[in-house]
Order: sequence, then structure tokens, then C-alpha cells
Amino acid sequence: AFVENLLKHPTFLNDTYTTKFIDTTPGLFNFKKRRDRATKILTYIADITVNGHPETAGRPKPAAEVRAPKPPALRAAPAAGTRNLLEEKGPQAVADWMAAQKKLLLTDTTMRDGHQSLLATRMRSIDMIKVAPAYAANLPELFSVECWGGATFDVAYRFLQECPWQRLRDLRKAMPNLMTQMLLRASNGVGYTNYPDNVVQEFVRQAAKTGIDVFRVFDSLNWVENMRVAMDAVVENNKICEGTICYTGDILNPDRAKYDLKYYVAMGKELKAAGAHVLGLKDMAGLLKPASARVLFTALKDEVGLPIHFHTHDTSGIAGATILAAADAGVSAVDAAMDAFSGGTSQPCLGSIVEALAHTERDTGLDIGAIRQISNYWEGVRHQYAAFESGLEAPASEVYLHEMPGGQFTNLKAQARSLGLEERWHEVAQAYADANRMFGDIVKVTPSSKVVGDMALMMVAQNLTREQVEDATTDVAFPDSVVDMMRGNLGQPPGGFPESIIRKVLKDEKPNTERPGKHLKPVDLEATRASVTKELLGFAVDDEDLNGYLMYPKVFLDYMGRHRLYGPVRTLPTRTFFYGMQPGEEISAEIDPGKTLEIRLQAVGETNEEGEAKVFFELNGQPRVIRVPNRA
Ligand code: BTN
Ligand code: 3PY
Ligand code: ZN
Repeated sequence: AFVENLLKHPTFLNDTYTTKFIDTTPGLFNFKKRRDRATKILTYIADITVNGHPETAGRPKPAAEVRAPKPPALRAAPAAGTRNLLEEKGPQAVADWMAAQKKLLLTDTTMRDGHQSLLATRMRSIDMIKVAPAYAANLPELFSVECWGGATFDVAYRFLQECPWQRLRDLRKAMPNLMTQMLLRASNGVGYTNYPDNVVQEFVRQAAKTGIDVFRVFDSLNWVENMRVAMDAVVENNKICEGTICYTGDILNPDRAKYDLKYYVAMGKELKAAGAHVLGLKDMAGLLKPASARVLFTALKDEVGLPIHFHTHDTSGIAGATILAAADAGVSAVDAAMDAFSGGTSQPCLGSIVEALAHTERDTGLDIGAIRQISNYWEGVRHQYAAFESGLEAPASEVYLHEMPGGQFTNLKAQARSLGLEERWHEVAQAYADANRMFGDIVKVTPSSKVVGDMALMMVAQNLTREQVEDATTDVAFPDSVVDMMRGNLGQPPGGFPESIIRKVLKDEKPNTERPGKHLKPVDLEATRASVTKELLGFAVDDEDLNGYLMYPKVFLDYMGRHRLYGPVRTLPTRTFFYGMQPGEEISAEIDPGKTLEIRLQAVGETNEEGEAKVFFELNGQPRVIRVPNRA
């Protein structure tokens, strides 16, 4: 209904441009169209100023003086980095170069997993793009910058009113010498369910074209069969395919024999045979302990023979030790987050890893002064997002019990809170562990982790024990996601799901144990483009938009609807986006390169009988009045 209303809205009907077209084609549009964008942005500011932003209501607010920080000065023109090597010699040359390095290579995850794990993925593009030139100029020795994929894609459209493709394009341009990296959930794309093969292929093609260099490809059940389509597409597009093992259990614990050393080595070999240039080891929950890391990486290095890229989370507080053990055992690259976005459910601290390895064989060669300056910038950025802090206070060894991924932990806690179960969090943690065992001990990472989380919340909310759920004589209404997984729609875990739980969930229905993509009809891309074009009243749907729609049809259309009303709000400062403005405050928003709106909020007027508030602005020195409904 929202989209229907919008389609009839006059603001929507009177223009047909895309944000990218107008943003990248200055001078094409007449004065009136430009003023329209300014009016839209003022409408957004007026609305948020009067009504507040729904996402920050009732949440902690940044201190009054907190504003966007200044990025560090650029020390030099960007020196050649890994991206130059990739462009000149191709992905295999980069992999060979990695393997030959003495120094430990570092990926900075701040712009993806860092804020995904600490701030519910809410970091806005403007805060990233402003510091990107400092990465290019001051840290050209970084292996890569993880800045895209995972949950950032849908959160950009859904909650930040931004186009994720534009974010990627802007970052790519600002860091021409550094490789960009994304997290791709193989056949699940950047979504929560398997997509038809040609949708995955098209998505990879577009991500490569818009600017991704390194694709970390994983499957949420570690099923290599279900990773081939995505991996092949990466290789075809001449980008780096990081075929990735998700780590769970503990190879040194005989109780977790399902995921033993042999299992991981065999999977590593399968990924190599499937075309991986680099072997990723993704420890999404932060379960890999230092002693296990020595054994695991030594074996993977010897027996698989690909350069290894290690990713972990510091939920337990001990990930730094695991990183150092991994470095000793010869991994080529590790992930870390800039200091201000590190620790807890995020990655370990980048600056401290650099310091720990300085003057050793594996000295990273990174400039610690440059790191501190960039981290200071991130510290200022983080203060603006107080509303999204999880409030996690201390490291927790409980992670070895529940095995929740860093990106899920705070989310599930928030979900538990909204169901009134916050006081029973430790029961949720236990139920999560029980649900995992009930499903046969599976890898838990998006989307399989969501299924286990849904099951755990249901068990606690309904006071169901594992025994009760498994009891053939009790009737249990399972969450939809559980039914979907048992049907085989996420693929198969090693050894399949236990027969008894399949029977309990599906009753007489037969699961599909083949690759889900095998049974999904290819999407007719041009017919889809035509129908979206029609739905958006003739709006030109480019390839990026089409890929956004294919991943998230409703989320994309809702985003477009709001875009017609509010214009390029991504150009607003973060404080303004989430809290509106104070009377007397002035901000600027660069809506095109070199085209800046100077906005001053004069006053907020009374609300009239129709329930409309008048908001008085100065726009580039000219008075403007905007009326918005007062819903407060
Ligand atoms: C969201 O998608 O929830 C955030 C985008 C902005 C929503 C706009 S902000 C102005 C208006 N007031 C609301 O409560 N929602 C819309
Ligand atoms: C994601 O898929 O978004 C993840 O971060 C998994 O760890
Ligand atoms: Zn992660």
C-alpha cells in the first residue's frame, strides 16, 4: 500500500531520473529538477526534525557536540598497491605474490564486518567515503579493504536509504590502488535463501564490474557443491576467488569429531579443485583457539597449498592470540578492524597486531602512525552511532557454548529483548546450542545461523526442551525458516540432517537433497527489468538496480519509493540523517560533485489544525518553508 500511495504521489509522478544518472551527469538537468532534489532533502530533514527517526527513538543519543570527524591528511599520492598488481597481472599473480610474502598481510574490515558486528551494520556511506582517500594514500600496503557484501547490502537500502552500488562505486574510485573485498554467501548471494543460478552469476558480474576485487565465497552449511556457481562466476570475471571454509567446533576436542582436522583439510582440497585462488578460513563466531590454529593452519598449508586468509571475531577476548598463532603457522593474510571498531563481537585490533609483529619475521610493514590517525577518525565516527551500540560489556567464554557468529550475537540479543526474553538470555544461549545439536551439529553462519536462532527463541519463549521438541508424540509448530532448511532449501550439511528431525518437521513430506539451484528456474532478466520499469512508471532500471531488485524485490521498491520522496539523503551528515537539525544549526550536503546545498534551520513553527508543522529553512541563503505532518 505504501508503494501504491507513492506511485500516485505528485512528487513521484513528475520525474523519472535515477539517483546515479543525475549524480553522475551534472549539468544535464535544468534548474527546476535540481531544486526538486533540494526540496526533497529539506522535506526529509523537516520530517526527522519534527518526528524523529524511527530507528533512533528511545535509544541512547550522541552527546550534543558530536559531529562528523575530519579525516586524516593525505601523506602522499597513492602508491601502487595490490589492486595495481591485480589489474596488471590477474588473480593468480596476486595469489602467488601472497604466498611469497614474508610479512603478514592485513585486510581492514572496519567498513563491513566491523560495523556489522558492533553497530548492527548501520554505518552510512558518507562516513566511509570521506576516509577512503586516506587509506589509499597512507596505507597502500594493506592487502584489501573489506567494504561490501554480507548484511551491508540490504541494510543500505532498507535502513539507510542508500544505494549499495553507489557506495561501492564511490569507494572504488577513492581507493584506486587498494583491492576492495566483499563477503558473498555463495548461492544465497547477499540474501537469506538460495537464488537461481543466473541471478547469482549476474550479481557477481555486476559486483565485479562496479568494483569488487576479492570475493570471499562461503556456504552456510559448508557445502562446496553449492558454492561452485558463485566461485565459477568470480573466476570468469577475472577477480580473486577466495573459496572459504567456515570453522566450527574445535579440532582438538574429541567430542566434536564431526569437524575434525581431516574434515577441514578435505574441504580445503575441494575448494582448491573448485578453482579457489586463495583459501579463506572464516571463523565467524571466533571459536578457533590458538593451539588449534597452529595445528589447523600447518595442515592446510602443507596439504592444500593455497595461500590462506584468516578471518575471526574477538567475542571470547582471545582472538589476538589466535591471530599470532596463525601468523606463526604461516597464514598469508588476516582480517582485523581498525582499533576503534575492534574487539568484542568484531575483529581483533589491527593496530595491536601491527605492533605485536613489529621487528619480527612477519612484520606487517604498515605505518602505525597512519593507523592511529585513521582509527582516531573512526572513533569520532562511532560516537555518532550511539543508538546502535549493543552495550556488550566484556569478553565472554560463553561463545564456545552457543557458537553464535559475531554478526548475529547482538542481533539475536535485540530480538530476545523485543520478545521480552532479555532476562533469559543465557537460556537462549543454551537453547541455541541445543538446537544446533538437534539439527545434527551444523555450521552456523548466515543464513543457517538465523534458522538456529529462530529455533532457540521459540524454544525459550514456549519453554520447550530439546527432548520435548524431538519427542515424536508432541506436536510442535516449527518456525518457517526451520521447515525451509529441512526441506533442503539451504542445501545439505555434511552427512545430511538427522532423519528423525526431518521426519518431525516435515512429517510425510520428502526433502530435496539435491542442490537447490538445480530446481530453481532461471529468471528472465529482461522481462524482469521491463516489469520493474513499468512498476516504477518508466524509471530507467539499470543493471545495478536490476540486481538490487533480484536480491530484494520489496526492499528495493520501498527504497525507490522513499527515494522519490526524500531524494539523495545519503549526502546528509550522519547526525542530521538520524536526528534532524537544531534551530540555528547549519549543514552542507554535496548533492553533485561541486554542487553543495548550504542548509540552515531557522525555526520549527506551530502545528496547524491539519496537523502540519511549518519548518523554516534557509537554503543557500534563500528562505524556504516546508510543511510536514506532525506525527509526534
Ligand atoms: C526507514 O526506512 O525506516 C528509515 C528511512 C526513513 C524513513 C522516513 S524518515 C521520515 C518518515 N518518517 C518516518 O517515520 N518514516 C519516514
Ligand atoms: C554475513 O554473511 O553477513 C556474515 O557476516 C557471516 O559471518
Ligand atoms: Zn565475520
